[in-house]
Amino acid sequence: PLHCAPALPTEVQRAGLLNKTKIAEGGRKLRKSWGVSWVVLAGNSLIFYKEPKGPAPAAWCPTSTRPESSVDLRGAALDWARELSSKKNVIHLRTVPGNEFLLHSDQEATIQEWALAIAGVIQRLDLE
Ligand code: I3P
Repeated sequence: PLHCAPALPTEVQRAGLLNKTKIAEGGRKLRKSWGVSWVVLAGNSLIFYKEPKGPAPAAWCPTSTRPESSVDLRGAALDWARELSSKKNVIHLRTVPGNEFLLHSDQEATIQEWALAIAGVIQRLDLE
């Protein structure tokens, strides 16, 4: 497994650039604002960092040690966003506190890999 010390305490399962927008906070709908984030799946969390400046990082490490935000995947739900976006390849993540995110990639395979990885973590936590 790849480690990203000292930036991340837990093993990084997956990391990469995705288009992201938060669409609800605490159950209240937000106005969509798509932007690029460096997204890291590590431990029980999905962690969002600012888009790295310059060339894409070679390692699975964020350029900044400070996440913009982080999502606890325990009890979360993931599905395809179909009616929630005009874009293709969008997944919809809902967390227990009622924060909702859309994640998008131009590459269908990329978003499928993310969907499988995130769903795997959610399922593992459901079984605990
Ligand atoms: C939004 C913007 C988003 C779009 C959203 C629009 O307009 O075009 O890209 O989401 O659609 O409202 P604005 O920039 O004026 O806020 P998608 O690209 O995901 O479709 P929506 O209102 O149907 O969610």
